[in-house]
Amino acid sequence: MMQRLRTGAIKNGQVWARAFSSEPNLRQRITQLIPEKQAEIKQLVKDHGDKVMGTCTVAQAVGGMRSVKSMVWETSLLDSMEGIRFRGYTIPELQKLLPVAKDGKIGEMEPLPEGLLWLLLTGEVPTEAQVRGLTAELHERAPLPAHIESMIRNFPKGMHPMTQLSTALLACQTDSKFAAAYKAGIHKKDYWDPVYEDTLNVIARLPRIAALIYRCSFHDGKIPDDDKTLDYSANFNRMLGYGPGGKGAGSADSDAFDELMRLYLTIHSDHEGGNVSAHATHLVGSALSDPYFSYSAGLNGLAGPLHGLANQEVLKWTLEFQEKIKASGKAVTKDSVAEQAWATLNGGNVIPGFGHAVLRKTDPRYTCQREFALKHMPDDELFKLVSTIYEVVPGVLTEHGKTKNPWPNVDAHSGCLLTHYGLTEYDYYTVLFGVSRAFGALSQVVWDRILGLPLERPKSVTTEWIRNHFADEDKFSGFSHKDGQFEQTSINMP
Ligand code: CMX
Repeated sequence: MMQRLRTGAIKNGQVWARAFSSEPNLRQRITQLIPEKQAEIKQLVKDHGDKVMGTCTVAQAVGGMRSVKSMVWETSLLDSMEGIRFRGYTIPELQKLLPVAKDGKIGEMEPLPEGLLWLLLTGEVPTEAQVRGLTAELHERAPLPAHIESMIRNFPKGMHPMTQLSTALLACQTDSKFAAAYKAGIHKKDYWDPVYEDTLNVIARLPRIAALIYRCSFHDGKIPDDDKTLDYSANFNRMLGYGPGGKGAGSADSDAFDELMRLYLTIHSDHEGGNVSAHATHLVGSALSDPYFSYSAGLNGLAGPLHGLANQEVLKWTLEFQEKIKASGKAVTKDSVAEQAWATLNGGNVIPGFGHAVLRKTDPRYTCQREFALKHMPDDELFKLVSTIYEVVPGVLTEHGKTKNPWPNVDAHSGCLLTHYGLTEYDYYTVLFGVSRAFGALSQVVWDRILGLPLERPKSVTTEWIRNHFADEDKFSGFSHKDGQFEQTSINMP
């Protein structure tokens, strides 16, 4: 059975590859890379397996394991000052390198997320032909299992779009190639193959699931068929109801919204491994739960207000402030923004869109969205308010003195861009984040299986264990080690 699955997939891959180029398609390129990468990780463990990368203090264990280096994540790496690099490339570098929509010039338009997917899965920048082939392949994989559409249409009114997304994706699990292959007794060394199949199928299917949720929750439930002539993002926008035939038809705005979606889906895709959605996906995948189970778990984490849901919280916060100011007859000023920020903090709430567990400067994902706004909508009223918030809130948070990073993150900007193009239903915003995050989190799951990473199982301890473990040390807290001898530093004897 496995042989049949694999041969079928490769055969399809060859058809797609032939149609677009004589170069290897994505599956073929990954297959070529596998022996080298498997040898590399074996050598890495042989050379450095007993070396200590970092430690974990009691404060870190209690404090959400911040900065504890204990996970391998190949697709991206986050530097606290510079921000994210996808397979070694910054966002501005990718904007100059990755293929763009048909008839566009690389470097002058936003990158296609399909190109980023190739990069995440191979570590290599794809050619235009490879990206066109991947777009076509994703279209082929897009049809949903028969029961999904009616299921979404029957979700209760008012169910949060993230609940719908996670549930609908999980319900596609009936179609998991990995689950079927595992049941049929697939050899361990071949796990990656059906995981890759599921990964591409999940990524291909998410736009239609997400668009159905949007059309049914907020509009008339009508949705056009997949348009195979379009790239992933433009097709997604049409299914959402934006662009020719939908809102903004024929206007320059519809092209700009396609560009925004390409940028949005590219920059939200991956943020190394420790964030909640990525880590949840990786953790669940380590139990050999298939990509539908794994990424549904990731989506449940993304739905938290301290993580992806912050993008809806930001717009809610901003609009409520805007309404309050308008109702009071006052103008938006730096003082009134500061007043609102202090009211939020004094109410015991966080200011959404600001702060980060790792970053210590403005998130480059915020910066590139700001640059997009400056290029396409500099006079937008909400953008101006978001800019004023950017000028004011870091100062307020610094004065407040708690947050380690007073600067804005990715979620502080996306809502005002989407609102500009008419996508005002902010309860829906995290779904867009969820479509994108699959690219990174699941690409890593493919590599988890290629590299043979095992079940994840860190050690936990009780607070009593910690107290008992350090009891003896506390007894000698007046002493320090020096040259292997105890040296008394105080007379605070037990
Ligand atoms: N507003 C108010 N207080 C904040 C704050 C903010 N934006 N950011 C951090 N703080 C507070 C924390 O709540 C914490 O307070 P306590 O000591 O009372 O618990 C203190 O500052 C220290 O926190 P930190 O070490 O700076 O930040 P954490 O790593 O604990 O948390 C994050 C990071 C993102 C959860 C936090 O900054 C936050 O809640 N931000 C607002 C929500 C948000 O924008 N989340 C989206 C992040 C990006 C994403 O994942 O999508």
